[in-house]
Amino acid sequence: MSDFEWKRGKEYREIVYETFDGIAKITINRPERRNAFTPLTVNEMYDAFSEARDDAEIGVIILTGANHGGRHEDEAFCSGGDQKIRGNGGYVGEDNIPRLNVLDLQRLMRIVPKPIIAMVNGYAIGGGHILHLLCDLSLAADTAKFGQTGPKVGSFDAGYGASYLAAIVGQKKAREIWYLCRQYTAAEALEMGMVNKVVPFDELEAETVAWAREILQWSPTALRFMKASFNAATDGYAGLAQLAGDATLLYYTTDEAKEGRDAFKEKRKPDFTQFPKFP
Ligand code: S0N
Repeated sequence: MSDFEWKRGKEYREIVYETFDGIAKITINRPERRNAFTPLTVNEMYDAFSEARDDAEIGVIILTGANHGGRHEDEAFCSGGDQKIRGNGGYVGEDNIPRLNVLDLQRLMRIVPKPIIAMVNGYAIGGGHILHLLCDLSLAADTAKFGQTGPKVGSFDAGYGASYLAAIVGQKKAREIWYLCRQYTAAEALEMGMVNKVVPFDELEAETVAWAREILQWSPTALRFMKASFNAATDGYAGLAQLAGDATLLYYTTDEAKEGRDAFKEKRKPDFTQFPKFP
């Protein structure tokens, strides 16, 4: 039960997409499997993030998991890839094609030019832990638990799961997390810098919406550039390309860029002398 008037958007099978007051909320909806993801869940999340990206009314995106309504300690944000449909070359969906399409989703979350907040309502484990890490901000319920299980269950995410985790918590802690496969409390995650704030379970959504509303007051272009800048170093050339692409977008809005376009269309030589050459 939510205190906010979320409006159902596009209908999906394994996620829920809702919007309210400039905020989009994407909820992984497989509580019977602790919100483990299948190729369909991932495809649907990809589609929902694209919806939120294209919607000019949306300024902040929240990612969370559906509660099943039992003990708070048993709720899950996401428990990673669904191990029950794991084939020999990835996760096997209804089309029988094994996929690791969560990697495409991870990239999309990095390039969506709007802040994404993980509302970590419970277990964030394995690939689910990486999803929260890739969100710009993470707010956690006091009952949430965090960890990687790869070496225990015969898998690993050596991409963002290793390098970006290490960028956040440091090399020693990242290695501890992967080598020992322990679970960490929300308080420990806060201490490691993996989450921004921990609140009582029942206050999580109100706190997350409050953070989203605070962000929504500010310049969307400034936020877009800050996100791209934070990602530039950790994403290498792809990160630089994103930041550069954002600069191009801004340039397109200037009279200087329009002069080049208009001159081409009017079959004349462009006159750039009118534009200042700032120091
Ligand atoms: C989340 C945990 C700790 C919760 O424990 P709890 O509360 O005791 O509940 P359970 O009784 O264990 O679970 C309740 C029901 O939910 C099912 N379930 C839970 N998690 C999963 C899951 N991930 N897949 C399928 N089913 C799941 C349980 O089986 C149970 O149902 P019943 O009773 O009907 O059997 C605990 O559940 C737990 O530890 N879960 C597993 C966590 C895990 O190991 N996740 C997978 C880690 N790996 C990945 O996520 C791979 C990520 C990935 O896709 C990837 C990305 C990049 C590069 C490579 C990969 C790659 O695949 O390798």
